[in-house]
Formats: sequence, structure tokens, C-alpha cells
Amino acid sequence: MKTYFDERQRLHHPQREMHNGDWTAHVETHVRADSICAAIGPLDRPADYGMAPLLAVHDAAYLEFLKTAFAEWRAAGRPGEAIGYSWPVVRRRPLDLDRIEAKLGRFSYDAGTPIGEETWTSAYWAAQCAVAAAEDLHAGARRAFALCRPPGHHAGRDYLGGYCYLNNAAIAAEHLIRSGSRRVAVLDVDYHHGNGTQDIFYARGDVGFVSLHGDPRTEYPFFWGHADERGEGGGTGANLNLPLPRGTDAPRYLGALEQGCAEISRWEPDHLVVSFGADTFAEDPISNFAIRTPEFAAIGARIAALDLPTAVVMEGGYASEALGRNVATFLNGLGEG
Ligand code: OKP
Ligand code: ZN
Repeated sequence: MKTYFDERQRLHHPQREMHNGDWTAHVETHVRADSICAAIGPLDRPADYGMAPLLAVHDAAYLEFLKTAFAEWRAAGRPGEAIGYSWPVVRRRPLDLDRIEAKLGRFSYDAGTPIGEETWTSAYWAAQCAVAAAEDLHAGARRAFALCRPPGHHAGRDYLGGYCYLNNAAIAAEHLIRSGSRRVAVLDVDYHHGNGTQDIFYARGDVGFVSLHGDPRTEYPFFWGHADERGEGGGTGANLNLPLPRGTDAPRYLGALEQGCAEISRWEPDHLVVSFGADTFAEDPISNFAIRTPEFAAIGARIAALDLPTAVVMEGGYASEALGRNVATFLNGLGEG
């Protein structure tokens, strides 16, 4: 399978995040990408598909904000990286404000996702990797892997959060739909709920979303990912959340995956996009599941049994040293289809 990565994805270098009442060193570093490259490299450089596939998912004003926020932050005389500290209450009337702090509030939902000088460049190329993987499936490939860094599944149509700026998996899924796929399933096996992906497709009947994740009653992002969120309008029934308790091990995880995969099979999609996070790993520093390295092969194998053309999009995984091994083990289990 083709595996996509662009060196410019290493440039994004978030310094710190607000965590449990203090600033802590940011865990989403380029070392993560280096670990994966070392384990599965050499990777292929994606072509530049331009802004159209990004605009197909994201709000134009949001993309403009992402591109210019750091310069505005500097122009306002601020030190460090751009990060919000004031957010509108949900359903507060929409206001088109100019002040950089207000824009950061409008277009983000947490204080873990700073914008630095190179954030746009890295996020842009991560998204191009996702488009390249979708293009491969459209051209008939059975598998493709996009080493997206920064990750994407927490980013919505007009918001960033959870280390995510552009929703790479959503961009791949939408690109497949616009290339003629009748139905696309997105299976999210990152430790955290993919709230951005869920939001983007919540009312859509042509893109289904199935997610296994730490129960948002105790885990980030708290406000999405609950089992009763089943979609709305034309998308009713096409959203399935399978929240799991802290400590979930491979047998329990594979049981939930069975349920998620059965739902996807019933739905008969033309293509599958997998949001893959290796933060379900037992030794992940920010997560609380108990999957061991060899067990990622079984997860990949169960997904392979769906027998669908599959694009894997990288999400989280913060045990950087083991990350490459975990990704390689998952991809081996998934096989070439
Ligand atoms: C991104 B992905 C506050 C702690 C919140 C955010 C976790 C984002 C994970 N700074 N942590 O889903 O792996
Ligand atoms: Zn995660």
C-alpha cells in the first residue's frame, strides 16, 4: 500500500497546553511522525490537491482564520503561540468579531491546541496526505495509509481542538463521496471520541460514523461521544458511539469492535476510512486503555475482514517510542486486502 507523508508536517511545534490547571509540555510532537517513519518508511509524498478538498469540509472563514491567526497574534504584540481563553457559550448568538482573542474563541473549543508559525503548513500537508489516500482508493487501490500529523478527528467544520486543525478523515471521506462513492463509513479507533468527524457528518445519510473510545463521562472531549448520539435528519441511525470504560483490554475492545464492524457491514459502504489512533496502547501517557503492541494486529485483522477498500488516516498515539511499532503492527494485521 502507498503510505503518505510530507516533511513539512514536522514543522508544527506546539509548545504547551493547559492541563489540569497548569501549562504542560505538549505531547503532540514531530517525534511521533519520526517514530512512524522509522518503522514503516520510506513514505510517499502526496501531490498538492489544493484548497478544494479542504473547502468541501471546512468553513471558508475558518480556513482563513487558521492561515492568518498566528500573524494576527504577533501583530497584536502577543508572545508565544496563539491560544484562546474566552469561548462563547453554546448557542450564544453568532458574532462576527475581529479581535484575535474573540476569533480564537469562535473557532476553537479547548486550550490544548495552539497555533504557531508553521501550524497551517503542517496541517495543510497532513490533509493532502488524506486526499492522496482517498485518491488511491478511487483509483482502485485496496489500501492506503496517510501519516496525518497533526491529527484531525477533533476538528469540526469551523473549529479546532484536541490537537486537531483540519479533519483529515472527514476530508478523505468527503473526497471519496465527491469522486462517486455512494456510501463511505468512517471507523474511529482512536482512544478519544472523534467529535469533529461526528459533527461534520451528523445529519448526513451518505457518510456513516462508528467510534470506539474512552467513555466521555470520564474522558476528553466530555461533551460528545455518548451512546445516545445516533445522528439527526437524513443521518439518523448513521452515527454509532461505543464508549468503553477505563482499563478496557483487548478482549473487551475486540468485542466492541465486532459490534461496530457488524454495523458497518449492514450499512454496505463502498469505501472505509479508518481514523487510527494508537493511544489505546497500555502505556500511552494520556489515555487509559490496556491494548498491547501485538494486539493491534488483531484489530487490523478484524477491520480487514470487512473486505472494503480502506484508507487509514493517522490520529493520536503519544507513547512516541512504541508508536511506530504499534502502527506497523496494525497495518500488518490490516494487510494489503
Ligand atoms: C487528540 B487525539 C488538556 C488535556 C486534553 C486532549 C487530548 C487530545 C487527543 N490539555 N487532552 O484524539 O489523540
Ligand atoms: Zn486520541
